[in-house]
Amino acid sequence: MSNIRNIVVLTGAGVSAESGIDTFRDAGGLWEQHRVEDVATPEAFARDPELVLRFYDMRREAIQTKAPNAAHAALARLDAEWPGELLIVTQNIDDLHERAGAKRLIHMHGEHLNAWCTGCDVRSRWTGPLIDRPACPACGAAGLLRPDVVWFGEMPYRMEDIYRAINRADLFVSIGTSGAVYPAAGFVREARAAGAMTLELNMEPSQGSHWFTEARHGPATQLVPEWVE
Ligand code: BV8
Repeated sequence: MSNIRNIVVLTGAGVSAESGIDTFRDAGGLWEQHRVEDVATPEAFARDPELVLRFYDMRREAIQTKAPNAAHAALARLDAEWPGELLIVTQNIDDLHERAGAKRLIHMHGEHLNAWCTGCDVRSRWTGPLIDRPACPACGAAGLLRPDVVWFGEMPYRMEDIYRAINRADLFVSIGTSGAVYPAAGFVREARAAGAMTLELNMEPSQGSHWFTEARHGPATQLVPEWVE
């Protein structure tokens, strides 16, 4: 990576698969016979808050029993050692990148360990269930907390920072994502337009594979450490 100075890495559910966290596709995009797109939406939350809160309570509890894998560790090492600019943009709401030590990290779809009060708008760290409609730690109002997660139809977080980094990138690497969800799925095109080299590391060709100058297929715990070394 001689003439590479600035790197942007995009990760998806596939980077956490070998930690035992189901990807959306592996679960066939289903949870208890519901399509994720039908549960991860503000409309679903308005229509059936208990269903949506249970969906996230179940995932929040499950994620806390998992550990980062060799792919998260390799990315954290890259973050610690890379002298140029580096940004890891994750679509995942798990905290495995942080627990592996990553620092230069953006959760564009939010975080499972944050609760967002629809009353006072404050986000608080939250590791327990939300189904019992607890009180907001900031304003004390009960029953107003939702998962701090970006649902379909909602604007992902920190898009300006992400596009700024992509426009400065010499290399864009996409890891463990099917390229099915926008705007993340469009980042590779932004990167190419900015003149960056583009590399896909995924178990199988993603929906955007043809946009990548290079693609390697296999498990992230093998491909990512190999690439980082
Ligand atoms: C927005 C948080 C606008 C919640 C998530 C029609 C065309 C284009 C776009 C749209 C459209 N209709 C609607 C849209 C917009 C929509 C969208 O893209 N829909 C899709 C379904 C077409 N997008 C949105 O709504 C976004 N917002 O557009 O806002 C806007 C503008 C102005 C103002 C307001 C709003 C918001 C999208 C965010 C939704 N939230 N997550 C939660 O997690 O519960 S998305 C969720 O699904 C994930 O975060 C992730 O992003 C996505 C799943 O993708 P992946 O991470 O890629 O996971 P997947 O299982 O699909 O793939 C895993 C891959 O890993 C596979 O390829 C597999 O082969 C690989 N793999 C598996 N194991 C391994 C592996 N690889 C390596 N090693 C392994 N071991």
